[in-house]
Amino acid sequence: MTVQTPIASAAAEAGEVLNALGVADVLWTGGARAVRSPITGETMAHVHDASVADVTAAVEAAHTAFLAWRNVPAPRRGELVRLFGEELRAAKADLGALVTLEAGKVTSEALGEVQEMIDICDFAVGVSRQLYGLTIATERPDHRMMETWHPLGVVGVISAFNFPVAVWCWNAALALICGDTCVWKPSEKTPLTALAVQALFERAVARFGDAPASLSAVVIGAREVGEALVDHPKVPLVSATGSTAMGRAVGPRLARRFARALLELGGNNAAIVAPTADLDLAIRGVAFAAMGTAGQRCTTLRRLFVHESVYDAFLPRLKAAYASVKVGDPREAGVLVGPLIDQAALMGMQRALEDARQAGGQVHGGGAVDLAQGCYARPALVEMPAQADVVKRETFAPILYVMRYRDLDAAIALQNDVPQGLSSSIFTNDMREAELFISARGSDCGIANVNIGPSGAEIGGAFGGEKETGGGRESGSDSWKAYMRRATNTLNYGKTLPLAQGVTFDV
Ligand code: UN1
Repeated sequence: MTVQTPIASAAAEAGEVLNALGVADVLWTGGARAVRSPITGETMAHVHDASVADVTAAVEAAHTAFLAWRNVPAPRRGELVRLFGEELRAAKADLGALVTLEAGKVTSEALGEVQEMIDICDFAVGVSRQLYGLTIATERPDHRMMETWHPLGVVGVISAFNFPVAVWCWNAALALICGDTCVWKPSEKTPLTALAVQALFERAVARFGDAPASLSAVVIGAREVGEALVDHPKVPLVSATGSTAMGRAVGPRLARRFARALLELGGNNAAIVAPTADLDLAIRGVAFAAMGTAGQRCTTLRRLFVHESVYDAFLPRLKAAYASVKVGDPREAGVLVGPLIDQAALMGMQRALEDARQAGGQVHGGGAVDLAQGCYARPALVEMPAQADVVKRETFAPILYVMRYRDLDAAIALQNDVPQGLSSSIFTNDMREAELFISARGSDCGIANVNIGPSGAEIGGAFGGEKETGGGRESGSDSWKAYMRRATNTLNYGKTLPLAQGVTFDV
């Protein structure tokens, strides 16, 4: 069915933006893989899939680059990342526009994603002078014990469509300052933004001057391309973001060859609105966390537990917020909810809503919106009598399940009673509740917040979660350690050879 629509072409704009970002025509024309914009359903480009042989060649080249790059002093490696950050600053508007066209994010969130890249570059530049090891007291006289952090090798990065560039950058910025090199398999739904980032990176490399070739490469394709990267013996670490099913496939393959996995998988994030919550603040926090990015963040708020004493005051206001948000072309000012990534996502959403109805849920909103050939839906608010199976599963769409609670311990238990463990939050002005929530017997997630929603983390903290979320930590804090190997060194500056643990071995 063709619908008359005022939505402007995405394909024409994509061509302009790709040119402005310096992506060569041959990279996005003439290939077998069509790239569609979720905004209009139009085909914007035809990219070229890598073969298994291409992946092998990319890893070999990245390994050769690693052998040279590991000898470059870390602060000098940081200089390359600093230059890359400058390129990102200069290209922020264009790259943001491409994120919007390819992933469907509203303009402010697309720009935010590029800002997240800039932020991690700045962070990594600082860390390039702080790759510290400890000096440890030894039990032996005239000895010194210390640890040294060394570059690891080629890092494979597998990224998802929903943060098509920022999550790669969390990995790449740190990997590069750590002396590693990268081979990147972007989501097959968002290869154009990856090609654009690669073009910007190459600009930074050219300005840097004497960097080895092939510090970073992009390999486009589906499962076979990912598998070739995961199985290559010269890739000691794979950082993979995506579904739990993907992680279940990747994790054991890496374990089989004792390679490291950094997994950032599904989330099923909850928030608790407690009796003392500032309801104005909670409405805003919940609205952004649940409806932002059309519910397609791994940190999206999907489950809300509202205390029975405030439920009747809170719910009508939340419903009003849901009814008021504008769904549509993410390039348009005032639109807060853009399209879902594709038809399959829209169908998955409708299926989940049906399951919720079957389980006694009262669904508000959630219907498909007929706009061009894009995949638009109104965000759904679902009042659930209990945490049914559908609530425990992650549906990557804007569905918020709302439940009442009476007792905080029970609400925390329900919050934790899902397979995933990424992010969580509580809205409360009761200091005891806030502290309990972030304590050892509180939230079991990698991220636990107070008086903000579970999404939209800044890069300075370690990002990742427990249980089926995969256990990996990326981005800030000491996440850099995942990209290096640690050596413990014991040095004897004496003239005797005392053995540890008092062992004697006289020859
Ligand atoms: C993701 O959805 O994979 O905390 C990453 C956030 C963003 C990153 C999300 N900074 O919501």
